[in-house]
Amino acid sequence: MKKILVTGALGQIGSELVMKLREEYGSDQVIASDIRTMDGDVVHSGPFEILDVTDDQKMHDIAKKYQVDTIIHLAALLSAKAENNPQLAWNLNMGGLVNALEVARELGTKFFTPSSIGAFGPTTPKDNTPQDTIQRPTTMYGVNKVAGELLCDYYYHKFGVDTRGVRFPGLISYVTPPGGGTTDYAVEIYYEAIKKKTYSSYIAEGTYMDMMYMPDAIRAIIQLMEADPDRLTHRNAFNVTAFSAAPEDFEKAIRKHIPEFEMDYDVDPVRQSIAESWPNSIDASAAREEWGFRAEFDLDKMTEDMLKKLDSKLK
Ligand code: AKB
Repeated sequence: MKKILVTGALGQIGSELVMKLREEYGSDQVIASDIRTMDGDVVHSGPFEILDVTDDQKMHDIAKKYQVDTIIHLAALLSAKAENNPQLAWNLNMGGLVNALEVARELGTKFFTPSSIGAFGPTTPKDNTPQDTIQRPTTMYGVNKVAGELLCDYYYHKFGVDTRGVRFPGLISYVTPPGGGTTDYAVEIYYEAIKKKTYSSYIAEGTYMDMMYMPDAIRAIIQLMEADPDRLTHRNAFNVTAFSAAPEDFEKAIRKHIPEFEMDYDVDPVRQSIAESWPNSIDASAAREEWGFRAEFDLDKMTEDMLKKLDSKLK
């Protein structure tokens, strides 16, 4: 990767990824783009373009103007938002993806887009979910993610576009909050633990999902994009995880630092049913074997860092 275009750069992954890429590849080498600007946001520290990913011509023009060799396509609606507005989700998630893949094909760039544990469904094996398995999701987000994985593989086989992707679990970060996901509780809980010492979880006790701290997620993207293509049997998309946890596991981990922290439950039926259709834990051995990925943060290590960073941020 030498010159990289990132779409959805103001989102949860984008804002941290852009900064890391600029550190590693140089500020001018990373073109951040989003549908809006955000005054004072760190992504404005280098090249920035307004881009609605459903505008294929504009995406092409920007990629050409900067002569990018890599597109990292992040702009998308998350699971809960997509469920509330499935038509918009289809248009944005699929329309944006096919536009970005077309630009990659026309300009011969490398390509990354994230899939998700949402690409699995109720008939997928729930525990230690294999890399290659049944994918019949029951959410619009999941349908988008499976179709996206297939489309990226199609562009690789049919047109030789170097497409790569991972199935991200719930991502946890103290920098930019997620918006409209099912796993967002795992971020909110830390903010509320610091601000109010209480949290009401919209996900029920005993509901396990895979999770990952953002520094590991950013490392996964860069490591996969730099991986030797000859070692990749899979491409779209690799299971990656750091740990599997339920709300009460976060509660226990937070209590080690804030003993007075209390949690109760006010379950949201929409997000709960999405969570129940996803795996409890996934098998990430293909990522380990094909490009050497291993997460560095478990729940306790992440909790210590999150609370420390959030505490100074919220002061
Ligand atoms: C969501 O909850 O929608 C995302 C995801 C797991 O893809 N965080």
